[in-house]
Amino acid sequence: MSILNQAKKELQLKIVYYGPAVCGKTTNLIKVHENVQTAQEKGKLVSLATSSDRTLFFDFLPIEAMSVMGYKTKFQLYTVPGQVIYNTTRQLVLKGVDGIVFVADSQYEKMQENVESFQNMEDNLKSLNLKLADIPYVLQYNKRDLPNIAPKEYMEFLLNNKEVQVPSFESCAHQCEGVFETLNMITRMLLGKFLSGLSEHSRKA
Ligand SMILES: Nc1nc2c(ncn2[C@@H]2O[C@H](COP(=O)(O)OP(=O)(O)O)[C@@H](O)[C@H]2O)c(=O)[nH]1
Ligand SMILES: [Mg+2]
Repeated sequence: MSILNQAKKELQLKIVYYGPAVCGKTTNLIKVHENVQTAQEKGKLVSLATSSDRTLFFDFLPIEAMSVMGYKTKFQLYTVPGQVIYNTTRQLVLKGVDGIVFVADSQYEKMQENVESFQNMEDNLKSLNLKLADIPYVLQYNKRDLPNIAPKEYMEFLLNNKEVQVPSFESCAHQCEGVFETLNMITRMLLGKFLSGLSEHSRKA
């Protein structure tokens, strides 16, 4: 649910990084936070993590992007906790989502977890009366630096097999490779959707 403040000419969009435990969701936000240029572009990265380096609730990073047609756009990046038991938290974080980055772990032995997490995401969206097909999303195949990884084609077959294929990116998030390619794509898709909504609105008016 994008928040459009007409008075302030401000648009707020919520992007959720979803995926199984330890696939690299938090690392994506850390790298974005480290590499966004100026202080006013980036807010504070809030991480609610346990001592074992696992996200307990979520990570949150607000970033301010450029103005589009006079609207100042703000993106709110969230991650979910990947561990299976935290499903209620995942549902809460998904509330009001505008766009999703599904981060998959490229290691062969993680394929089942990837597929289960993707299914879990679709189920949780349904429980919020949302359909994945209506939400802009991209896929990120992370940890491409590791030796025991599945070919991209196989991951596409497992995760990018809907009627409409979505953009997908290979990444090494801890080296910041692929992190901004992924983020730029989802933000472009969201802004595109917003702008086409605006022009539809003005046609009707
Ligand atoms: N080898 C490798 N390790 C990564 C990569 N991205 C993240 N990691 C590591 O994977 C672990 C889990 O990452 P984290 O971002 O906490 O996963 P999350 O549970 O999805 O939030 C950390 O030790 C990261 O440094 C990557 O591309 N390659
Ligand atoms: Mg995390």
